[in-house]
Amino acid sequence: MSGVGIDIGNENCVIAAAKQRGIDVLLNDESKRETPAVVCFGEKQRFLGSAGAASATRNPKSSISQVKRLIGRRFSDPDVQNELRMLSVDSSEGPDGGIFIHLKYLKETHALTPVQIVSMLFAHLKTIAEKDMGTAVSDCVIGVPSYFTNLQRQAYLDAATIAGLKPLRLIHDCTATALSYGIYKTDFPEAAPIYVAFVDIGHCDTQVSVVAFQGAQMKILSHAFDSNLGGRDFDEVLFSHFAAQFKEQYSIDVYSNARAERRLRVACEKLKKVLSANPEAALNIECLMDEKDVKGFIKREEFENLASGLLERICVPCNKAVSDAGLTVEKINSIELVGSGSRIPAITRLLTSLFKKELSRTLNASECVARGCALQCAILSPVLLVKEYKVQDSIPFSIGLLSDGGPICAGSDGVLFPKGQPIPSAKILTFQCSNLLRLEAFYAKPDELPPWTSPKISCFTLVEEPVSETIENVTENNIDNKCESPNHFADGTRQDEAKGRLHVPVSENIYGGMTKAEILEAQDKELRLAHHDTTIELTKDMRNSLESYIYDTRSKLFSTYERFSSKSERDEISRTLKETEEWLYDDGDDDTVHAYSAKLEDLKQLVGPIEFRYIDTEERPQATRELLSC
Ligand code: ATP
Ligand code: K
Ligand code: MG
Repeated sequence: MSGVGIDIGNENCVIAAAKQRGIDVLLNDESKRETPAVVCFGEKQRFLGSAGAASATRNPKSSISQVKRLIGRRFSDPDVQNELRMLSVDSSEGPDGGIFIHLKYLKETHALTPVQIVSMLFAHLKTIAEKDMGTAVSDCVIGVPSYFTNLQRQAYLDAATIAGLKPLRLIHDCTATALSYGIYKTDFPEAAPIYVAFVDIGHCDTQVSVVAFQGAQMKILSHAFDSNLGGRDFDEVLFSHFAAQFKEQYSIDVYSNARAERRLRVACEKLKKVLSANPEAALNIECLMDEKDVKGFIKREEFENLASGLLERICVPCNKAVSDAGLTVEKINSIELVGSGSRIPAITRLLTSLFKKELSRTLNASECVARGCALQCAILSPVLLVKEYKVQDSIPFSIGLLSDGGPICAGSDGVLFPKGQPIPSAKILTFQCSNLLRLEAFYAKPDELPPWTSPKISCFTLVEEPVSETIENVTENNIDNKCESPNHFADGTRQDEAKGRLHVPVSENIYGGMTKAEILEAQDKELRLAHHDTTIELTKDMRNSLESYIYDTRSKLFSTYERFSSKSERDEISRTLKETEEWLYDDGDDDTVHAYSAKLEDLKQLVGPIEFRYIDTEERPQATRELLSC
């Protein structure tokens, strides 16, 4: 059983799988390669992905997108408050300071955490993969932004687990992109590294990494980001521009009307895309509000002027990634621009002048993360044979460690694992203590983190009497495969053969993480919701079958079946068809799958003998003739 690679975006999700011929991006129900990251609770059923996006306009209050912005974060963060305001859904603070999204469904209001909602997206992608591959899918590798904290990473793992997936590893988005770039290149010299900068501009964020490729290995030298700069900020520039213009021109204030605001935002995103391919674009919205139709027009140049502040901000993480890698732009051999947010022509111009080089677009901008994840999954899978390729990632944030006695550190700045160190890294620490040791891991340099991020990571408790404990890259063990730690004994203790010391089991408590019991409960809830969706789908299908059987039979009754039936048979069937049809559009409009299938069976019983006579005379001789002729 092979695994899949998953990229959950703020706007689009992509799922890819390693197959015999290479990596394939899997198609969704609408045969699309990208699936909108939208969950919508309709009146009777949940709509996920493309169906979610289609239903979102009708049910703005019960649809949610961009949940990736909320996962693993606190309700009280000003940033989170901003996001929630834009989403126009009801929300509240959870008991642990987390977020609850309130969505109406089946006459009840459900309070859901971002983890639960992201798990619905995972479950949806899992279904897409299972349909495509015709087998159960659970092993996966998932892409995460490099700026995600340990808690956010854990939240992704929990969400995937709730959806019934088995995440083998999380990998940084740019690392996945770099892998899907490097593994196919056979011409990297062994002698000296080739430096490539990967710039990924998505819907809400910008990530940059500088990677060194040498022979059959790649080393991530730096991760830089702006966690708050992406395609949607460019939409917002157009939105504010037209909101102001329409206020003056038509005296309407779209900010006062949620539906109008939403419609103008959607129109502005479309307008932005038109401007990527055309020097100018027009905006027309019928009946935007107060029964007024609005018209607008903008030139690409004007848009670029309005967005000049955003464009400048893109340079910041680019410069940082280059300097953190210990390089200068002249040393960068090529620049790969990915993420659909980067399709704005001004961005290419800007980066070309910043890097003093033409950009390359070797990779598929929207699929490279999922493809890289699928490759990583194939590398980890014992079933698939992938060429030998070494991936060396690096720690995105400096990490420190506290014991009861105060900070434990090598340097004066409280840093134990500095940013940029390889993953995994190990340090041997020796403690003098009695039978209990508590350690706290934290992000040692708050200014490296995105705004409003808590520096707390997790606490570790060591019981019994440790002589020494090797802390293996404490916070990044979610990225590093947990299953790989060697020499585990059944009782959880570990013998370090080289040194002959006894290591004790460590219990880890991530601040704000879910407990086992909470995960089980969420799994149960997801299963019930999914089961309900399946039942509704089956019911719809059965209702459709019944409806078409009625129409089909009625038309055949006085054509193909006429010769094979008596008048009284036809009368009875006609009457029953009419009765069933009336029932279907009245009392039976919203009935169960069993009710529809029972009605269908009744009809088939009546029509069966006629159909048999017809097939016997008309089709069998034909089939026999064909058989004899060959
Ligand atoms: P994130 O990486 O932030 O989680 P994502 O991976 O879903 O989000 P992408 O699919 O890479 O994001 O990019 C989506 C963004 O790209 C949207 O803002 C969209 O408007 C923008 N976009 C798509 N096509 C174009 C285009 N032709 N011109 C300009 N922008 C575009
Ligand atoms: K994406
Ligand atoms: Mg993305």
